[in-house]
Amino acid sequence: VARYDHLEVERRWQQYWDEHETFRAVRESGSTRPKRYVLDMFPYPSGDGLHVGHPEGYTATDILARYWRMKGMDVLHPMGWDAFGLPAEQYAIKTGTHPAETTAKNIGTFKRQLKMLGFSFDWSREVATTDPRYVRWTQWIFVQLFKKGLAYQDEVTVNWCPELGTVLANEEVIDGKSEVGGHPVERVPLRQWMLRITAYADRLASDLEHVDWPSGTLAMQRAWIGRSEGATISFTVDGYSGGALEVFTTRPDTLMGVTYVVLAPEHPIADWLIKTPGIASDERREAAQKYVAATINRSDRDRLASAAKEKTGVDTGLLATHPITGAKVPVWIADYVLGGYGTGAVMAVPGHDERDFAFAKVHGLPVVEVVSPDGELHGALEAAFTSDGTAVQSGEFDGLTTEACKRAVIDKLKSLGRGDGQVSYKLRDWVFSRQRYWGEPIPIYFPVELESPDGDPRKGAPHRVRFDQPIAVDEAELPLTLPELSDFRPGNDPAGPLARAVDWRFFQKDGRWYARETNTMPQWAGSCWYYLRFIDPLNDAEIFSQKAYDAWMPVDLYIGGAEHAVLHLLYARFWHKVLYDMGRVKHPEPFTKLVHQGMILGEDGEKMSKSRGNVVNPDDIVRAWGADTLRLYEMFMGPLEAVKPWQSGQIQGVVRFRDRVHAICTKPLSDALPDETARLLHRTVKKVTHDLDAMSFNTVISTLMIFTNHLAPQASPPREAVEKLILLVSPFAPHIGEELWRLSGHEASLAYEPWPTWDEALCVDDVIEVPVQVNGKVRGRISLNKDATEAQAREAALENVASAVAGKQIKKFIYVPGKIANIVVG
Ligand code: ANZ
Repeated sequence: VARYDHLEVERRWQQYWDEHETFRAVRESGSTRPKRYVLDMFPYPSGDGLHVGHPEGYTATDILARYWRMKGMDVLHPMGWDAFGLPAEQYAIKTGTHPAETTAKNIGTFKRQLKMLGFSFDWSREVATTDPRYVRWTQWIFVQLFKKGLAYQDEVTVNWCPELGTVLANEEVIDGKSEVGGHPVERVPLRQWMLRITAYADRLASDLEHVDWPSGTLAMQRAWIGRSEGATISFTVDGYSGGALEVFTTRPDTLMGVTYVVLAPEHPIADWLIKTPGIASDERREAAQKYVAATINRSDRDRLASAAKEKTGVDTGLLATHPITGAKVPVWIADYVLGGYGTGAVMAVPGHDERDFAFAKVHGLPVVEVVSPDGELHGALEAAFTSDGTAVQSGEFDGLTTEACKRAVIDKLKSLGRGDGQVSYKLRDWVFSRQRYWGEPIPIYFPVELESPDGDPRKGAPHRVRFDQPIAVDEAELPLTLPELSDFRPGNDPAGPLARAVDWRFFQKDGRWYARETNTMPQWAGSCWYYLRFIDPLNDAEIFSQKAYDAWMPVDLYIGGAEHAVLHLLYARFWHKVLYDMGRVKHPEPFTKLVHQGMILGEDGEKMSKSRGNVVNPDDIVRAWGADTLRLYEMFMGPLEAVKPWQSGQIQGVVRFRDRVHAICTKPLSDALPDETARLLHRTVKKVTHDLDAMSFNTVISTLMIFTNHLAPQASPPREAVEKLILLVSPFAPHIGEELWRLSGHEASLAYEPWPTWDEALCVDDVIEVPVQVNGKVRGRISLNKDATEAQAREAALENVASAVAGKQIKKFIYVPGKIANIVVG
């Protein structure tokens, strides 16, 4: 038998698919065929090329795309490049190579590798987020956000990384260092473009009910949005005329147990106290100032982490008045209260909040019990009681349950004009500016005021940019492309490298000078909406047509890494909802079903990384064993969503399976289909189909292995069994599938061959399991042919429970066929 030459066969079929555009997605208008939009998280084309984690998810979607085509569905299965980003820019800084050049080269490598793996993408729909034809519509969406007041500028304390020359999102900063590169990060105020994602907080949380996503991801999204129901309550601060001191609480029912209030270090009243002599003693004022200076620059993450241990704070000496009792309580400043959440101030109830309890113990503040589990008083509390209960020591509210008390307190506060019910979110608006080169320019410009009317700002004439008067670039003028630069360094100008491209930045219109925004968009921008461009990638008249939308959306299945569980998915959902409100999209959610592939670890069970030297390169595997083998192996490793180590030793098993399939299908075939083979064939088709529907890929392969073991010894296996085997294997191993299909006498590709069906009657099990009872107690189980005689059942049953009946007299044996075997002994 000729050795199976995977290199030659795989190359030939890849060429065939390319030439015949086998996988071009078409959908006739008004088609009643079911459709499937199968989406992968598109890769960032890094300089390292593909790693074995990419083919895992991509093989899973490819198997389903191929399976669904064979089931007669219209399938959209696209691929593209998330190509803006920091690494290309940093490489440019190091080597002077333009990021566009690096990006094009890396895309070339990735594309070669993906083609080498035989994925059935519709390459005619390929998009790159860096392509001006794509950037145009990313910028168009930004202009829509700007026009709706959802993009605005703000001075915000940001994480400024001088080394990277950019502002980083909170989640890109770990322990005061940049996640990429580990450079120091400072907190400084900077003018930034912000996206008002908080306007969508409620819908982003509640619409999660309508999607089929992993429960862990839903929980992470909900936690990130952080919806809390509670109340804002107004205290007054003696001597402060700047307004009430508002606190946000989720437990208004504990209002009668407040023993102090706490300001975050960045609270305006703290600032007022420090800056206004004579309010507090100099000593207190100095202590407050020192404390604020020491804590204000720490990130929320650091503060929360240390607040758990340290419980630091200062007593301001100020007194606040309780809105219901009129009692005076001390005002503290402490960094366990965050400036950016709720109102930046809390009413402290040490009896019923753990952080307040711990703080009160350290600083000697009183603890009062106002919620009781049983309605009784318990003297000095040893810990905060945080569960629901009955109000005690709460005056007019005594005896109310927690729920009722929350409502009663809010009603009372409302009637006094001192508070109201309130929903709070942890979600913050999205800092959307980056001070870097390799991103989409933000399509905004500002009027420039010159000191002398004929000065030229490009030549450094003194001028002022009116950042308070932003103007959107006319939609007809999009895309606004990046200027050519040769020096990509950020410098220490937070305005970013584009500020140095003065000929690009300044321009004249109707005799007036204007300055372009020099910030660019974050890498998240392009991936917020790429799934919408895939449905109509070449449209230059609009972002996508409604016809294309109706044909393909929403995405039926989205597969990608769990590392995108929060941000990418949240940002994309946000933009989708904005487009929804504009009437551009018709579904409130873009991704119906979401699955995360589990990470593939190195042979050593550790995360693959260059520094550990445990990285497996897909190129090597494909060269040695073929793309079909890599695909089969990655699907055979275990359930798709499980984390699993690479095991080179197991590749041989998969190679043997592939070679066995090849050997079976290249033998002389017979036209007869013996009964036994027919039964196994139908059962195999049924199980493979069910397992594919359940995305249980590893069990499909085991099922096919059992089937090939049955066929392998046959000198001339039945044609029907062989042809169906080829079709069943083909989504996993498409090259050998096509090759064997041709060798077994068919002409065209099998990509649209109907998926095999099964006859239910042939799938009924002929072996049944029956419990064996001895004197009414189940003592064992036996397997019987479903047509077994009573004598056969008796023999099997007695052997099965031999020890239970040993030395006893068999008085009676009853067999209820298919149900039970009953032995009565004396
Ligand atoms: C009084 C109280 C009594 C509270 C009680 C809890 C239990 P979530 O669920 O996270 O929304 N809080 C409010 N603003 C804060 C801030 N800026 N920094 C730190 N803590 C803050 O929690 C809301 C609760 O966290 C609020 O309810 C408040 O403490 C605190 F028995 O108010 B509570």
